[in-house]
Amino acid sequence: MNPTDQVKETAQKIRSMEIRGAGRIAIAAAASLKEFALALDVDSVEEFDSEIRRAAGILLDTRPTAVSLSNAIRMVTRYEPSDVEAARQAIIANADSFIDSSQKAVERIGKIGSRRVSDGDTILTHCNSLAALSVISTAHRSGKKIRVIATESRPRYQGITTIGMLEELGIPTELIVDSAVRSVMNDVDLVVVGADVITASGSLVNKIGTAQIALCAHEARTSFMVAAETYKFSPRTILGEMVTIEERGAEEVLPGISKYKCIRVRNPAFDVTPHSYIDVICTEVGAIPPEMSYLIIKERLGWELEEES
Ligand code: RUB
Repeated sequence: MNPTDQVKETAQKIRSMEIRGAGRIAIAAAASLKEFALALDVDSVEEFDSEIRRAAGILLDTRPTAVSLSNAIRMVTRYEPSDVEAARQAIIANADSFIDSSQKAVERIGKIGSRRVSDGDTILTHCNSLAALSVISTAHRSGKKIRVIATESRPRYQGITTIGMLEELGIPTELIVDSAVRSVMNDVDLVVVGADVITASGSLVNKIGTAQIALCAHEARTSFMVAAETYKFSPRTILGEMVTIEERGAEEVLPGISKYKCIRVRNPAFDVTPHSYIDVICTEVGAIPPEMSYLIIKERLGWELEEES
């Protein structure tokens, strides 16, 4: 396959959500850039560099919210362009290292987060997050008897993917409609969700509905944990940028919308949970209060580089 077609195919899978979830799209983008670099047949390093930037642009243009995508691309495309072969090898090594460390991060988050789970706990989760599921599955594997309540997560029903995974793990699970969260919150000991973005102030951008769940948990005094790799933190928010919330098509919410004349459907895919509703963020470098997000960005992501772009 032509190298650009391969990148466009990956981009299309991310856009259509065949590949979805902040971690999975970051890994897919890193793998796609590696394939692209391997296949690139160019004469000069300048040409190589501009082709890599073009491919990165195609991948970045898919889903506007997830900072994992831009952080992954930035990590993979960080190299000193001396000659084509050296640049190619650097991209391959960066992509392999990103994918490996991202998989190890999910395991480590599971270990760290599961220490906050007690035997007999009922855990509520939303959408489908591999980081959140790592906390749940690690607690289960360590012998703690837990029960999960999973939301459907309309309109794309990622909750169905979640219950499929929990079924495979043999964890007793109840599926609820999103609007039943308050009705069950008094039975919940801990909410565990993933993250698309964590801002410099420690606020969380995650699947639409997360903020309502956090509000409910806060009101019911139920602990609220975020499970997130450090590459889900957003350097650009330190520079004052706001996170773009992706608005998806109306048909996802209301098939046949075109027959309505006066009705408009709003379909924001993510919402913002204030840091004051978050008890802990479990990352691969530790369980931190949301207020420490600035330090994670500064120390792990080299945020000053962002100023250049
Ligand atoms: C997925 C979503 C997930 C985060 C974290 O949204 O909001 O909670 O991406 O997932 P979508 P993970 O289905 O629209 O991509 O922990 O797997 O990275």
